[in-house]
Amino acid sequence: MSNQKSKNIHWYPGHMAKAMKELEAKINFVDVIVELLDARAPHSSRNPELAKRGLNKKRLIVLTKKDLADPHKLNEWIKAYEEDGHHVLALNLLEQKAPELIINELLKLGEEKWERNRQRGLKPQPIRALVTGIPNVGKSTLINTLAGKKSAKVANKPGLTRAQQYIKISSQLEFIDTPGILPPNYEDKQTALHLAMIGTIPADILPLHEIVEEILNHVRQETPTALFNRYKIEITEQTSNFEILKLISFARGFQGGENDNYEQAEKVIHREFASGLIGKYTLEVAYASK
Ligand SMILES: Nc1nc2c(ncn2[C@@H]2O[C@H](COP(=O)(O)OP(=O)(O)OP(=O)(O)O)[C@@H](O)[C@H]2O)c(=O)[nH]1
Ligand SMILES: [Mg+2]
Repeated sequence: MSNQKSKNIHWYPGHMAKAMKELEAKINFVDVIVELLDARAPHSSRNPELAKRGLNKKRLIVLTKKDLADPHKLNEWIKAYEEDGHHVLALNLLEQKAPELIINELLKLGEEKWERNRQRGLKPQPIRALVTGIPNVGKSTLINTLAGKKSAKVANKPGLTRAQQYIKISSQLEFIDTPGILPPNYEDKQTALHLAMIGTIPADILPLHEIVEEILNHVRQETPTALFNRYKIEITEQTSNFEILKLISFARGFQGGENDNYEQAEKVIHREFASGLIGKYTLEVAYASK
């Protein structure tokens, strides 16, 4: 499964350069870049290089995993990206209507191209789109639902440098059949931490203890009753995070005792936070960039 595969990716400078080169080649073939960001960490799941590249192309930002994100903070992000001049959608890609909403937005983006085609007396050309994003943001989910649902046939059209495969959605819209994979920005500690918290990059990139400490701090600050609701543990503002680990260990019947480092409880918190069982969170506050 794709999650598993991404565990083995390490972005050495060589990989990075290659990924960027492949991405640029793909960008050349399209009219629109569909940039997938995780709604729980829009800033950290954005590759800063892509923000700079393909600037002459239209961009549709899709904030994925809306079902796991904080709705209020997410709205602020939507506004910020719109202020930056992008088209924006926030979606749960697992919902049936998601591909349709993306298709509709892309057709709006196509109007300008078709107007140009008409002015030159050309038949309206299909608009072409490329799905991009860091690992685990939902690229395959989106491409598979688009392909499974609508595609007539995968078209093979020779391009300038090499053939590029397209998924034909309709006479108006085509997608490049493989996503542009972007490396996450591991070098920035805060970014790596946020991506690890939401389970988007392998947890072993940072000590589990650190990840869980951040999760607990965030959850306690944003939603003081969430830990009680999930684990039925009584805590106050004074309760330490270490104490919370002990309480959860006890509540779940884990080993406990002198030598317990509460790793089992940490794993539970990490897994349940990442899958939305503790609550809906967006770790970053919106700001306009470009
Ligand atoms: N809850 C929720 N889960 C989602 C959503 N979109 C995708 N997922 C899940 O997120 C996981 C990763 O999705 P993929 O489509 O494999 O992501 P990807 O971008 O192709 O990942 P790589 O192939 O590793 O680069 C899968 O388990 C999906 O089912 C969403 O909107 N909401
Ligand atoms: Mg994939």
